[in-house]
Amino acid sequence: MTGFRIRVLTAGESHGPALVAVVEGFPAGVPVDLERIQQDLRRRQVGTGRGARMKIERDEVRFLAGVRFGRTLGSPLALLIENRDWANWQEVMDPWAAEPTPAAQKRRVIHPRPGHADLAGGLKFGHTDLRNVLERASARETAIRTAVGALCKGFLALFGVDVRGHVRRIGGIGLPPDQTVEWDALQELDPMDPLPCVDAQARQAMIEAIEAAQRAGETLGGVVEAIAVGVPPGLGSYTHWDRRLDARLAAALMSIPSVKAVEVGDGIRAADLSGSQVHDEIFYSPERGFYRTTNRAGGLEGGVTNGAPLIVRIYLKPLATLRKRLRTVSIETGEPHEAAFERSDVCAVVPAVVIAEALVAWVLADAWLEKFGGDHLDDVRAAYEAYRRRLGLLRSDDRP
Ligand code: EPS
Repeated sequence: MTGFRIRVLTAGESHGPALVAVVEGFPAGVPVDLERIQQDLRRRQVGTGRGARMKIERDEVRFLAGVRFGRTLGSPLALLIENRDWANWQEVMDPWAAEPTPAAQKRRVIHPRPGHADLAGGLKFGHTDLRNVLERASARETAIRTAVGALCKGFLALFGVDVRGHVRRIGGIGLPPDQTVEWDALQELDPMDPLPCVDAQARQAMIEAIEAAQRAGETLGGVVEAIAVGVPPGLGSYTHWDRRLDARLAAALMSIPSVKAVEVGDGIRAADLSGSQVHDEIFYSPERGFYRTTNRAGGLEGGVTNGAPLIVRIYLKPLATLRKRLRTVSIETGEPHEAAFERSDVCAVVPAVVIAEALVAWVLADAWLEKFGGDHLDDVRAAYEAYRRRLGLLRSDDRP
């Protein structure tokens, strides 16, 4: 992911030795809260609907570069998460054998799954074993980006910015689309909850839906919401298309495997309403400055944060690996065949909560550094304080 200030590259196959990330552009002097990062990695593993793989993995990040005495150096950070399952896949994933090992032959994938990258990826790269596609297309990659996002969360927390997510719907069950969820309600959720939802009844119904899908050999998608508070007005910019923060959020969130749509604020419902039902009217008082009594825009106007909580939703399709096989064809013969199946999750909506938080945090940290710059944390703090003073002046002297 190329931000304006924080570039992130990742590598790693799902059943290879490890996942790695290089994070470039972080300022020096930022304390790294390792335990906070490990906790987010654990959160990504616990969701209802996860498969057997998560019992094998104990995702823990190691920093190989860029940190000294608990603080960033300003040089690139290198992060690594080992795949414990690698031990069971060494022969299948052997990097150096002269030809595919018998184990690799056995695990060849030639029946592409509808909805997966299998076929398109195989055609694109000329792979005759679609394992070469699925190993990298796998959502396993999100583990390392969760670690990067947690690092960004730690940075944002220094400025009072916090990001939390929750599950709104799974398989068509859950909160009604027009139900607003307040930040305080999110605070009460247990971060390790296997299905973090603010409504106990909806939560139970969603758990049962996942269990029923599992029994039926089916998979389920759903809707996740992430909210960021403490975000000042002025992150992102209307001045150029690629600086718009809504575009940057959408691109980042859309990169989560299974996500097929991203919504900012009430975006989807707003398309059916008239202007006066949608826009958040502006008020002013000397005590509060500019304020709104609604936040249908989700904290973004013109691609710029407006000081209200940032609200985004992601819509995930059901996973493409089903025990109830879909129709496909062999890439070798073109003959009809059942789609490939191997161990997988039934529902990946819960892990998407912490992944969405991570990507929102990365986008916000990137926009933060774009605006408040600085090579050292102290420079960033100074720029932020200066900006706050300016906004304070705006409120008292230039009020409408
Ligand atoms: C995935 C399939 C499953 C998931 C995996 C994503 O892995 P496996 O094929 O090893 O059982 O568990 O997700 C993770 C490993 C993870 O860490 O999220 C896929 O095909 O995308």
